[in-house]
Amino acid sequence: MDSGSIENYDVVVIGAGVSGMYALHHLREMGLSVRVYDGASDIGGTWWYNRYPGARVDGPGSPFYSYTFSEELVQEWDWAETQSEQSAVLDYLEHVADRFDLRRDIQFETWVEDARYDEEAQRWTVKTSTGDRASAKFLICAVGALSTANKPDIPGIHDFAGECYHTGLWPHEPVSFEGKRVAVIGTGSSGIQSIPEIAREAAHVTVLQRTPQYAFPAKNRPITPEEMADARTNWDAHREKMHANFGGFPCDNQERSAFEDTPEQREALYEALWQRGGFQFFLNLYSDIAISEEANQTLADFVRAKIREIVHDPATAEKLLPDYFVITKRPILEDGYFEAYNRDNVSLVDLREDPIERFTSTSVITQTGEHPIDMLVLATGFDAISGSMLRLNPKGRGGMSLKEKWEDRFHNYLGLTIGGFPNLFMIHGPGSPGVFYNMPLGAERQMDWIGRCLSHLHDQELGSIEATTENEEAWGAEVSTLANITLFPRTDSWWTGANIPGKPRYFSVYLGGAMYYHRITEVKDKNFEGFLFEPAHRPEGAEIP
Ligand code: NA7
Repeated sequence: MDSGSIENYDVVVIGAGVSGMYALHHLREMGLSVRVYDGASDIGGTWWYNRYPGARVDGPGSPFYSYTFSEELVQEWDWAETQSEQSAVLDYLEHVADRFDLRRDIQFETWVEDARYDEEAQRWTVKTSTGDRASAKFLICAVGALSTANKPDIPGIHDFAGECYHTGLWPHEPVSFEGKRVAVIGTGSSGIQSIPEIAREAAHVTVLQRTPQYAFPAKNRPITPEEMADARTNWDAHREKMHANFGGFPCDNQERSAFEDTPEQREALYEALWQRGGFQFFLNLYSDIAISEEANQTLADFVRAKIREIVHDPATAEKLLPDYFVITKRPILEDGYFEAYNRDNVSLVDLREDPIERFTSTSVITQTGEHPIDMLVLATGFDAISGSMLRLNPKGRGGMSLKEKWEDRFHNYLGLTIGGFPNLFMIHGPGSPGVFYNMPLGAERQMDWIGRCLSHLHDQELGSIEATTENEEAWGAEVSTLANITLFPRTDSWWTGANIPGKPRYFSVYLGGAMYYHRITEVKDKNFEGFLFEPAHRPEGAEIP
């Protein structure tokens, strides 16, 4: 496209990760013209950026962390491990991009710098970092729930002259830790996956820990030919189960309270799950673990005892003991994390006792002393769920920016739409099950709803659809009511926005699991009842000025 000219599409999609890729495929199948923009050099989104050592799927994993829309795709793709490493997920996504010829409609290395709604034209106009301008009736934000890196603002951090990497923006060139003194800030999934890998090579690893974490054995292993065959042969049955399950995986929902068992039976269940490992641990737990303080305590005590058992030095073990409600931060799967502290080249700094004062060009200084380092790894996570929408900061009716709209709360309806931002849709945004749900499946199901909505507008010759304030208030109340049944809002986490200074602190994920899809289907089946519609200002197909 020539700089200065404007290209017209039916839909602009922002983001070419798991969600944006499916959005493109689905919209094309509907016969719509689509342009996708992504800042990265290729497809994959979060899986393109997160290349740190040890990065792998830490959800329920393969073969069900994948698209379900194409039976052929399911039949032809072989997964090697239960928790695929990052490169294997990217291989799969590249295969999808090739198979469905997605790249021809994606413009890479292009950031959308401005997205603005034109009320008269009932269209969105976007301007990009490459100087392109595009206009589209619909804007789909597939910007990722974990894609805006959180870089901590610590005094002197920019003076540090050694190598410095954020796990979510890891270089494509190999990084060598050989002979280096490495400091790692952060003990979320990324820190806990990477620390044992780094420790294998580095001269020394200093872990700077703010919050000790519960972490569970990953027990990654090869997928057996029988398991792959079962996934393929019984795909329809698995898919049906996935649709019914709380998290979108082919598992049964748990309905038994922790107190229906004796302490011995509970211990036996936890031990069996611990030995088996994987995300199955959480999918097979008691139904009240995240609801009842007492039930939660039983599991928390079990994990704390395991940490004490694994870590040889009692003082280090003590610093590693978490004290929040277990699983109220994103559950973490580990492979050799606690064992890493038994190595001579790994040391732990508890930042709650010994906070960071500043960085110098060659060291990190904490309250009790100086730690000379050659490399700093920031495993400090993301401005999650809402952060990438706010970074995009679209401007809706009257030029209102999303930052203004979301100053106090991430107002939205159905986790898909925002009042004052007509014809804009989010995938995996706040108010949706997003990060609590199988992400590829969630993207497909949300996108299918959006597709039906676009067809409805076309069939009814409507110009725009928009959520009302009442819709948003009622939805926000539903999100909070569901969250407040649980212990989740009581813990500081990226789910509650507490990891980002100044961010509204509340639990913005819809915790109803599969019920969410019933709710949005209900609205769709009633012809999108409750939304505000405008007639088209111009007949469909009329020339766009
Ligand atoms: P997380 O889970 O947000 O973890 C980030 C870690 O960094 C966590 O331990 C934070 O401590 C720590 N952190 C963040 N800021 C600071 C500062 N300023 N000082 C010290 N420590 C800090 O991100 P991940 O990348 O590990 O995982 C994100 C998701 O990606 C993961 O859940 C999977 O779904 C995949 P805190 O706990 O906030 O005290």
